[in-house]
Amino acid sequence: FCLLKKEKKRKPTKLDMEGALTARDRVGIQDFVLLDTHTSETAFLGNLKKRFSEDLIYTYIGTLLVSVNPYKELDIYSKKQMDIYMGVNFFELPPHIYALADNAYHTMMAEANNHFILISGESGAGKTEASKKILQYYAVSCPSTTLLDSVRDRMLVSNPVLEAFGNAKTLKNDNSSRFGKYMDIQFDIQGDAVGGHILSYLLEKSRVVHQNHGERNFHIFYQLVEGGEEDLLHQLGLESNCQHYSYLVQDECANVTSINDKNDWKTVRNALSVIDFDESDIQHLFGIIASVLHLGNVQFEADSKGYATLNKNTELRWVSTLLGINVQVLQEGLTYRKIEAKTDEVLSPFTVDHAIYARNALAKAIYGRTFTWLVNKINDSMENKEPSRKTVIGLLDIYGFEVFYVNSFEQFCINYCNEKLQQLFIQLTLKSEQEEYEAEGIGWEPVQFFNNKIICDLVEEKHRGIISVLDEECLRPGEATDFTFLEKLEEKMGSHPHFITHKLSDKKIRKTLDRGDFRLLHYAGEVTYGVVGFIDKNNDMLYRNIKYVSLLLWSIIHVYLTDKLQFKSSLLGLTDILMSKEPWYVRCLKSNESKQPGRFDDVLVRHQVKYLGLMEHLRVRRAGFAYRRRYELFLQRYKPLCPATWPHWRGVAAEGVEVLVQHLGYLPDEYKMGRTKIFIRHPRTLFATEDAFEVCKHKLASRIQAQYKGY
Ligand code: AD9
Ligand code: MG
Repeated sequence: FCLLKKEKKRKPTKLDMEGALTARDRVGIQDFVLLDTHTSETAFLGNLKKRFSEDLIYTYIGTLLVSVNPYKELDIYSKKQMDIYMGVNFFELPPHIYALADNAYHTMMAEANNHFILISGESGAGKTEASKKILQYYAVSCPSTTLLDSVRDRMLVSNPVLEAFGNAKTLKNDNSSRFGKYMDIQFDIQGDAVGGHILSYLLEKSRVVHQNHGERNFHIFYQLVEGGEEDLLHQLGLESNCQHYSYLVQDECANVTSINDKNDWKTVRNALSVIDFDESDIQHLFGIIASVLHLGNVQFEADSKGYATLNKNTELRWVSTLLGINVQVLQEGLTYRKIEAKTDEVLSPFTVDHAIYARNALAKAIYGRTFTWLVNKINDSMENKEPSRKTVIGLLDIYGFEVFYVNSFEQFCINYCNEKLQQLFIQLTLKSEQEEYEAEGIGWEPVQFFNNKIICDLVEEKHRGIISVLDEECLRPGEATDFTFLEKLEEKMGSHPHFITHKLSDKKIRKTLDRGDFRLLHYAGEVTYGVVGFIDKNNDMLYRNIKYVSLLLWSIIHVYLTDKLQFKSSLLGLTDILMSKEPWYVRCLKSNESKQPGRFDDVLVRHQVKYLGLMEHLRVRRAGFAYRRRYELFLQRYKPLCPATWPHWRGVAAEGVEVLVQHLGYLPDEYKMGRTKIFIRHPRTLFATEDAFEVCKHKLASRIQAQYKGY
């Protein structure tokens, strides 16, 4: 039993089968912490690549799960697979998203506390797919009663509905999330999934009226037009042809090979009935979606004085019918601004440009509020009706970091959001690690991270950050322009190491910037933002008259006068929610830019490994102690390895562990005894122990099997 002193021939163990020792060359190592010869980036990437080539897309760094997008269907998400992972110890099976989901669930049950799973990675890396797999795991695998089945069905079908209304094809991803989603899955005391609640964050409404080259509007529009039944389309005054709608053909990419709008329409229709939409809700909902399409086709012409007029109002009549607003009121709202003088109201006519702006603002507002209403309806249908004690697992899936050729306010918000999540990750990983060593009375040397707080501050600092400067400019209507905003930024940010503009840069960099650009050095890379549109989009304010029209729109929707600043405050709220829960991490990596199955682009993956801080995370894990286990668990598992602890240790668990590891020949530097846990420095020590245990388990199979059920 002197494990560490002699090499021995032994039977392959479960761990060996997937990466531990003998099969290591073929499938790599399943936990980076065990990559014990090198901790270089090259070795890290080599291991990822090796596994990827064997379709092993998951690898651990301790309890963090790294996932590499395979861009192909893998046969690893069946019910059978779910059963295999149910209740099994984390490290005993190949890494899987189910293992992480299961571990979070069992920890939640054992400790009766709340958890959250933070899924991050850039656009197209696989976050939304990961979050769906986790939700499926809980919905399918947790204990069940028929009563609860309907709640689970609703949770599951909420996905296709929200994706139809909130996802779109972008250049990065054919099914890109254009809103942030945080979902709580609620469990009762028995561990049944009893309810769910979704918070949605800042939908990218500008997409309704404008899409960049090679992108599409939200899926639902194409689904309705392509898949909608003849009767329905007739009632809504729609033609079954995307080419007919100016909001859908701006970029002539209505057809995408990976998307089947007709089939998706059926899925969404069925899903809506599962979440309690009756026929009248459905009519209402699609009436509104259709009204947006009609609105997009409303055209203006200039009269002799250059003011906007409508010469043909068939489309406007449809909008009026579908929304139940007087056509006259609507027409006035789109072509005049109402100015309130002291006692009077004066109507001032719009130019064509202003009228188009007003029309688009209305379309965005209608869509945005419909989305909010939809999320509320989904929440009602998933509500836990039993007011029993419950714990939750939160799932966070937001839009990922993105860099396009042209980047605007939308990318600025999305990338800031990712910046905040990275900050949260840094705080929590460092914090929890340090706190654990402290709580257990174990000394440790902190590992240096690149801390992106400096970039978060640059964006959000009160009175000085980019958002504050933007808000101040928005308070000077008529005077402020996107360019005065840029000038203010240049004044305030001047020498900030993460902020560059044309004016502020040297000759070489200046060539790469336009005068209307500013560049931020984000944690994930450089992004150049075109400043045009920032003021408008931040204001997102409807012209006064339009606001009045939209107030009439639909009484069940709560109308916000403006969404200004909602983003920052909602994000801060989210951080608070997450800080109060136990974190688990899934870090998604994009394998290649061209969405090709099985292609592993070394440069692209290396870049992500770098900015996600995976090497630093690994170093933190390794600099301290690779593994830690509560004394009771450690003893329970390994007690057959020592005559003094087998079959029972009748004393304090910590003392039993001390006797056990002495017997196994652990060197003094190899382990530390904390207050409640044993900390083991090197993975090989645990491995050797694990190997011995496997051998022993075979020998004592019949006697001990009963005891190890569930391990
Ligand atoms: V974005 O920030 O919302 O633009 P995500 O959410 O990170 O992005 P998503 O989950 O939508 O990316 O994945 C993109 C595509 O990659 C999917 O549509 C799948 O085609 C593909 N994918 C991702 N993960 C897997 C997987 N585990 N197995 C197979 C996958 N295909
Ligand atoms: Mg997504």
